[in-house]
Amino acid sequence: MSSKDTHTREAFPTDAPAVVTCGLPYANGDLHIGHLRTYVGGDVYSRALESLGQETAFVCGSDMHGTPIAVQAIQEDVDPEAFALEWHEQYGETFPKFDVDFDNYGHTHDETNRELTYEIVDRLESEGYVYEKEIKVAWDPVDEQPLPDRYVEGTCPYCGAHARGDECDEGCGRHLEPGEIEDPVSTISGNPAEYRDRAHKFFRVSELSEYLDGFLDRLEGTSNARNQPRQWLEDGLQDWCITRDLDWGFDYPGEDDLVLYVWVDAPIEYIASTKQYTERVGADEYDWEEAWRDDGEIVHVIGRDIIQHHTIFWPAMLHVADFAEPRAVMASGFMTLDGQGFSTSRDRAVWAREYLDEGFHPDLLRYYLATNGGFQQDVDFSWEKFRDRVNNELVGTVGNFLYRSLLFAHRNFEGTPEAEVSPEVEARIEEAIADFEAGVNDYSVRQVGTATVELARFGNEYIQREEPWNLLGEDDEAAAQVIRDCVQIAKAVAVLFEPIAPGTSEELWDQLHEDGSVHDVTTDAALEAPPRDFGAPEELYEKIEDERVEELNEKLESRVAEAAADATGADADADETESDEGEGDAESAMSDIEPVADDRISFDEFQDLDLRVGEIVDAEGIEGADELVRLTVDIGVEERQIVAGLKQLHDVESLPGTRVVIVANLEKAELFGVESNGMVLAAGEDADLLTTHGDSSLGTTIR
Ligand code: B3M
Ligand code: ZN
Repeated sequence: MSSKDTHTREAFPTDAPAVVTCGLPYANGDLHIGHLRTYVGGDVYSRALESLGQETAFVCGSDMHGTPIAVQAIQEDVDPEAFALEWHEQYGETFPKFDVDFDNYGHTHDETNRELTYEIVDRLESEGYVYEKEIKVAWDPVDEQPLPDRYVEGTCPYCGAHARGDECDEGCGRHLEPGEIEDPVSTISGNPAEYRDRAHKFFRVSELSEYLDGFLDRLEGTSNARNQPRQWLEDGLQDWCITRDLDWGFDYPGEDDLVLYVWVDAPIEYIASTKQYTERVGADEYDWEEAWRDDGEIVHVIGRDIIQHHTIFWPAMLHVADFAEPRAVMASGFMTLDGQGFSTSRDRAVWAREYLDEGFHPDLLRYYLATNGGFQQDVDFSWEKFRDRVNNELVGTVGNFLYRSLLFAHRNFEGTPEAEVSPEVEARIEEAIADFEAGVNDYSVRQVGTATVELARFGNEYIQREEPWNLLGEDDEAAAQVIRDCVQIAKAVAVLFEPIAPGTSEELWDQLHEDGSVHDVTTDAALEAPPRDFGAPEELYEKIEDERVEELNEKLESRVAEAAADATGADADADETESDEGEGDAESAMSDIEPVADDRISFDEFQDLDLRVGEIVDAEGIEGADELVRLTVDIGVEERQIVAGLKQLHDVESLPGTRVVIVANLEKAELFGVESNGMVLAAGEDADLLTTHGDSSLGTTIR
């Protein structure tokens, strides 16, 4: 998806300072790799801007306020501030481990944000954009307590889906105003709620429709971030309630019993965090006021569930308070894990810390998250897919090219041969730089990554075509030319891959005996001559073995099963509210249904599958494996031994006699030392077995 046709501003790099922000994570729970998608995306994007020579601040912070924090603190019986600060500290440690390198990582409950928030709210007031109105507020009549936002759940008045508090996250995705949710129930006590009249403050967003219409015309980024708000604008904007009956948050000025709605002070942290960065490095180095008060290049990287806040409410506030308007919003799709939503409460996630503890290099995940799909597409993670992308692209293409060519250079030329880069290779590197730059200007982090992988692919083809090993001794000059070209390509890979893979690019930079850090150079360095001498290269990427993938899948499965066992009899309400994840999390909106694949296959490809009717004739658990069962399946022409993950989901003894559908021509595999010769088809997490409903005989082909 190109957004070229929608460019309204001068292409990057420009002379104005840029700010890249990532949606603020609610400080209320562990981060998993689904959360990391937007943070990695933002980090790649800000590094890529810097590689183009754009002055850039990359900022974020923890979201400390609102009911997502308050509700959870109540459930854990702790003070919300202490609770949120603890998570905040953990996030501050976790992001750098993935080389998500914010120039400043603040939080919404600090002084800088408080001051800026009051400045902006005062401005909304003094410009006449705030009024007071009586509204219906959900109330728990038994506990005598107001139920703002996530203290209440019920039915969305727009689409009828189950909705929590201020958002319809399982249905139409709309922001819900207080009083809108139907059939309200308290998420704390479970009591049916009633609506009571309370006076609240409203921001006249409806009066800004015309401004927002123009703003959306100018807005760059992913197309979803323009199209959705267009629709809302056409439906007519409502004013926005900016206060809540809550103890936790910033008090509304002059009102003791109201706090500001979390979505007012949260985005203001983008400004506060930039300001703190300036306070640290000095305005000569980076001037937050130039960026936010004049005309900076503001790019927001978010999950698609918070588009409305970033394209309607936020620009409306900025406009009235006389700040710069965002240049672009990049809204990512959701992430699923093995085709289903991540679930914190069900422990169905690959946790950020767990990934690192498994010993995987952060660059591998960064590459996967940044390039596995377009930014606005939903992306599925599985250990199998992860293995394939790492083995095929990072090991097979990039790593292989680098290692073979640099080893050859080291052994035969002790480094870079004396020669000029050939016109062909120079042109190919220029093309990669142009692709990279176009990726940045099209807000495509994927293209930023593929530009380099394609260059490495060319490098492999080039060395294969020129066969320098056959030239040595025959035509040394020609061999030197080829290798000189390859070393230049390797250097270009280091430079252009830095945004995606900062750690391994730096290692490559060192291998080439380059001075300084690859983080500090611009794309021009890709064509500058490498140092003359360098040592023996080391392989940058390591292959992931199949056994590893099986192990990781087993771990995940048994953890999910354990969590399910633990949850039996546990408080289901508590479980529900725990899923306040934010940031592109798939858990809510994507809860059970995997997105339909974009890529179509041909009928011929489908025909390659040999699907057969079979009958389970024998089933027994495999010792040592929590999930696995050894099945004997009769498919008419023969009996097949198939290993399937059914142990905890089915009564193994009752499986014989079940008619099933199997993939008969799947490659054989070995699971826990047992050969599996085919696959039994089953639906979903419960492994609902596919069967037939007539009396087709065993072995019948399925088309
Ligand atoms: N804290 C998390 C979310 O709803 C929320 C983002 C704030 S961004 C200013 O995704
Ligand atoms: Zn809805």
